[in-house]
Amino acid sequence: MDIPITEARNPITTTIDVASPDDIVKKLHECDREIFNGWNQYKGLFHPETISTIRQISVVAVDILKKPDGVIVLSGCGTSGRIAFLIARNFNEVLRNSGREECFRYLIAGRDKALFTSQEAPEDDPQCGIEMLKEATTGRNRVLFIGITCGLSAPFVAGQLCHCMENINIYTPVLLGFNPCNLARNIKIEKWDKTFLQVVRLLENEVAENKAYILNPVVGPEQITGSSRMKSGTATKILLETIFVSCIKATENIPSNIEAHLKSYQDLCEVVYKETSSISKLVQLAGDSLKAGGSISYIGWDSLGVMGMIDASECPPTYGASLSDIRGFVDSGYKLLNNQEGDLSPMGKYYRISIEEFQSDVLPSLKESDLVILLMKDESCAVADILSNSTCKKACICFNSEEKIQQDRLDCIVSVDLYSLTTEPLGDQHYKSWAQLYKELSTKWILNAVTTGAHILKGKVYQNIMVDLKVSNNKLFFRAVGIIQNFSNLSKDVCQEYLLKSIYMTDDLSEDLKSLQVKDYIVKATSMEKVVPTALVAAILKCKIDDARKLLSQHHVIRTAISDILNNRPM
Ligand code: S6P
Repeated sequence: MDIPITEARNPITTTIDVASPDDIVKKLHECDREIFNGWNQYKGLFHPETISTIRQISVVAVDILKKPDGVIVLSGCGTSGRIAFLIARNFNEVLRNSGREECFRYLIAGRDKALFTSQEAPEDDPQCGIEMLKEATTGRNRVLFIGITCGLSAPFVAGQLCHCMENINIYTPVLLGFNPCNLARNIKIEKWDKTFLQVVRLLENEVAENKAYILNPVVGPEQITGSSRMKSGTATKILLETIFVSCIKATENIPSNIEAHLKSYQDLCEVVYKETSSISKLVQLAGDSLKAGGSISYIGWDSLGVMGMIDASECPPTYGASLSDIRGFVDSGYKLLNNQEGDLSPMGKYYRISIEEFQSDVLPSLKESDLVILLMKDESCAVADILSNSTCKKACICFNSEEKIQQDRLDCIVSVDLYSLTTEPLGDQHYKSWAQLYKELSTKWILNAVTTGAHILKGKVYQNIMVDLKVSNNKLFFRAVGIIQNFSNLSKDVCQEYLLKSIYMTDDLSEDLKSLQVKDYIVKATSMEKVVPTALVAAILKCKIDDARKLLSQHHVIRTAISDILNNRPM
């Protein structure tokens, strides 16, 4: 079976685990360039077909905005749902600022708490996706639905696409992702009668009649295998913004050039990575903190704070980080977020997200091993003052303003010079909003580099694979099987057995255990530690699960454990 591109290994990063911070950032950059330059023979971002699909979706969006009962729903799981939230929030603000009705809605599997903490399980539930879509669109007669699933895989989105097709007179469904259609997931969805691939095939019939769209340029494999928060998340943001900037302009009779708009993001990528040396300094600081058991806090203003929260929320599922390792705080808290469920702070300490809460909950206990990164809207943000009495490390990411920031108080400044960006003329009334989109993406690239780099330095990654992943949903279960297969060269069935042995901590799998459903394995595995490394070591050495666990416990760092074991295995 062909591996989906979003799950494939990127040859650029196979040695990223042993690279210096500077080389880590350079490799990330090289991979990010593939978003624009394309990958192998596949249709990329600038392909005429991609541009034409963007244009057509934008035309539908214009039509929806003109209808009194029209609504645009953006939906996804994990990072895809968080980007959906961000875009809906930003474009509602644009509409509000020009006195128009807000008509963007977002849906995220696991609802609003999934904006800050990973909720991987609801991703597998198509029925839940349908219920949430119905809820968001009751009473509406025209809906543009954009289902985002980078891997063309999430059952939550599959259910919603089916619901749209069953009510095609109301909904125009769009599938947004980054695999060619034939590589959509073809694994049985539990409690459902279709695979994702079958849903795609049905959707293709609607596409042929211009009743649906599939927007799926290929952007190449992720830097860390399967980590679609990185390139795919970036490409999602770029594509949605391109669609809706063009749509808003059309409603104001301003011409737009889709290709030029896409090109401006390509230029931005170079402008951001021009700062490779300061970004790698920040990666080093972040790695030092994590290695010393310290934490990283992002404090941000405006939507840059949201970017910080999104990046932080992805670290537990991606790197098995604890919820306190990396946290995001934002000026004005939930007021700024404008999320559907409002203030979630009563749900517990990890939902306390304002700067005031940072000051009361976190600041007093910060030590030298902790790092605080300020995501500055402009130089007037006076947090350096808040931090002045703390011994923690301090850094900031800012735009066009390095000279105005008091350098002596900070250990690292990453300043992105947006003036050097030659963009499509954006001189309309929304200029500030559009400029903010570039700042958000710059922040995303830098923070993704910080957390990816820091976890690499902490030894969480082996080659370019995060081996110690949490087996917390169907996609991750099969990714884990693939990882064991990759290093052991055993058959898929045998690898799955090793995984189950590790989950149930036994060497003898009973027939009863073998006949359970994947969802049952996930329930058991989600709260467990080192499930995949244990299965991997047992599979490589063909040893007992208990022995594999003991061997792993002798090592502190997953990367060295796996590389030692692989290097010393009997031939
Ligand atoms: C990936 C991230 C995940 C995904 C989620 C949805 O780095 O940790 O939360 O965003 O699994 O994936 P997809 O392929 O449906 O967009």
